[in-house]
Amino acid sequence: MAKKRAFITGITGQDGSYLAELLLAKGYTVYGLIRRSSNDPLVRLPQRVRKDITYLYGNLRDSASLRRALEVARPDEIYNLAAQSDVGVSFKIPEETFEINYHGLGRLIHEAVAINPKVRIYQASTSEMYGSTKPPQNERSPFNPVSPYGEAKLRAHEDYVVGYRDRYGLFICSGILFNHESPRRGEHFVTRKITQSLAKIKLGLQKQLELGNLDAKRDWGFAGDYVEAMWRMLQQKKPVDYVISTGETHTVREFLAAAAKALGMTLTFTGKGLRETAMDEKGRVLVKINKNFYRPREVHSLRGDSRKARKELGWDPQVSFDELVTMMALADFERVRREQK
Ligand code: G4F
Repeated sequence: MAKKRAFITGITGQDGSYLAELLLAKGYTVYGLIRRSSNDPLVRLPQRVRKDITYLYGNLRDSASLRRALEVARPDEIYNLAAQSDVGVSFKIPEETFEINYHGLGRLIHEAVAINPKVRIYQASTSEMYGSTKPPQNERSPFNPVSPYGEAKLRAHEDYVVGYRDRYGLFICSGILFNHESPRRGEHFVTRKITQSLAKIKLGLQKQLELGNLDAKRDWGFAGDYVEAMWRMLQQKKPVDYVISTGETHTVREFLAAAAKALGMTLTFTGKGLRETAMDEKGRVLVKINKNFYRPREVHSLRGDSRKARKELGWDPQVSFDELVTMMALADFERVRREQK
């Protein structure tokens, strides 16, 4: 049988790197869309898989570039992971966020279907679409986004995923993924910001860490588990949308305390709101609040109900919250120590 061909947008990000590894291990030929960049765009991809991927230049703003890339890749499966994925930043660049996260999907679908109407498309949708809806959130919960990022992703989901599937019978589905993290997570997301900063503090390379809202609650899983769910969705008989989550929720403060513990530090929290601080055993203030890291509007609480995915896809998250935090904290500690030498 001919090898299956997959085309991944966002291959240079956390999820793209884990998905590329998974698909290569399953025998796929993998194509990745990359943007020209003066920095090395492949840093997140492990060395051992970099040479097995075919990179094609293009981006979601440029239909002609997508057409050219898709004509080379001729994919059976497309995973649209490229996005302006920073929720906080989306308040500052709402048009750009819509351009990539909404119109980008439209361009990709039009070009892909013109080449192969039977292509299977996975869209990276998000729990941010639930916004102010109270947890637990599942496939039947109402969407109430509170950020330009959440709005753009919701419109992409409703217009292009649900809309085109119903109207044109395309094989397209959304994974409504709750937060998923790993040592490959971008450094501006709160989990990686915490583990990297604590590693530096522990090694005497940084004095303090400044954060925003410590009360926000997130359902954090391991990205390596979540890409398995993406693949399973495209192997189904019919395109169906699924919530992918652990079902457990923790505050940012809990993540911070757990990461410190993994590095052998105990944090004591005092004060409230903007005056809250976290001190170490010696009374040194390691964490302060900076109001600039608060968002104009916040998603206060996310906890996904992924029973449908567990039942129909046979998917189960393998990595617990404590294992995830420890994995990230130790990976950053080792990396910072290596780079210091
Ligand atoms: O790590 P975050 O930036 O992730 P957020 O906003 O939940 O979004 C991530 O998950 C979504 C899935 O639900 C994805 F769709 C999205 O692309 C992205 O991957 O922030 C998590 C929480 C927020 O409540 C934020 O206000 O942490 C809070 N926070 C507190 N201090 C901070 C900080 N977030 C960041 N980035 N930096 C801080 O200093």
